[in-house]
Amino acid sequence: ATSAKSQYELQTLTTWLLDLEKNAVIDNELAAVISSIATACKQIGSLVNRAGISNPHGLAGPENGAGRGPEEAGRHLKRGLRKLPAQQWDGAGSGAAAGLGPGVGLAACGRTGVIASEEEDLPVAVEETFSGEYVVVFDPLDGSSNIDAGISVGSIFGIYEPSPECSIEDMDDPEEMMKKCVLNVCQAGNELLCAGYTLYSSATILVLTVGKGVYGFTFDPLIGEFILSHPNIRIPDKGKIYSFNEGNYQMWSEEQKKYIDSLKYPEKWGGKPYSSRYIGSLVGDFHRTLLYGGIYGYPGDAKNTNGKLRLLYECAPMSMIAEQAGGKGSTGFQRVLDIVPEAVHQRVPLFCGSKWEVEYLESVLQGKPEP
Ligand code: P6P
Repeated sequence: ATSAKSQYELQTLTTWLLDLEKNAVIDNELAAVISSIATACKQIGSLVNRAGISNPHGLAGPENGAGRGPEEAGRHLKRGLRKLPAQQWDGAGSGAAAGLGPGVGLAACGRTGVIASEEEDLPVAVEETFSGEYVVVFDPLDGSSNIDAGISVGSIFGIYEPSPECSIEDMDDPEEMMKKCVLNVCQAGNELLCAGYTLYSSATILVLTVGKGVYGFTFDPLIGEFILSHPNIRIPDKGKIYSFNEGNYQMWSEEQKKYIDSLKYPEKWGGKPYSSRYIGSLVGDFHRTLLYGGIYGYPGDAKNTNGKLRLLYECAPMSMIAEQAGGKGSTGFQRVLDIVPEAVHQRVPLFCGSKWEVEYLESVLQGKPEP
């Protein structure tokens, strides 16, 4: 979707978005929302990298007495970062405590109308002065329990147009307004205009799609820009890695157990046993699956029939990315992007990654003949 660039021209997220606007793939309003998300992720990445430093620079402030230990500073940071996206950003409150300045939050870009965050019970309508068109769903710090151990964490986001019949313009009844906000965010993943994640790991990597393929940008702190590092990512049709929390094995269905066992003992197709990789952080596990192939799964089980992951801001954005890269995103019984959420924090089982592994899983779970 981007015009040919000379080999010497640095392609950044900014120039990539400008290209998309020039080619009328996206409009400048959507580009502004994506840029504001990228800015928030730059700040989150910078603070995550310093989470383990006791009384980290930038955490000093009214809410953070001096001398906090690394663990407490990390917890405080997580609280501050998780509240980030839904704030009317005036640089106060938990965001300031997390060392973030004014103008970082999504509200500040002036194009966002409603924000649904993993950390907010209900969607937040951006106040009139800042309010714009778009609906943003956001998991600001997925896998945050890993921060204290220095293991990769990530942010996941999706952007929708508001539902046609759900304008919140000139609404004054808070009850009515909230109902419309919920309707605005509860849209099927098929309606996503943009889906993406940012991985905070050995590098800060932003991966996103606007429906024309998947592109990855690596943050260069020297120039403060996301540089195009992974143009047009394609997931291998078949991989060699599965990524499940096998600690839940005994709670899985018999079919689910049969599937994992068949990857471990693949005599029947004369293959080699798969490798197991699982860091307990969806963005890290998904990013490795996207680049190397294979399957990531969080099944439903005897304790949680719908599994643990949230449809709106984990499963749907990751499924759009998987499909745009030539893979699949499934609950085992249906395509994730077809599901219309009934509640903001609804959970669904998620299996995503290479086509072969996901289709094989669907056939086993549905008791159909194997592909
Ligand atoms: P478990 C993190 O809490 C998360 O939401 C995902 O990032 C991750 O894939 C999953 O839960 C890990 O859950 O039950 O395996 O620890």
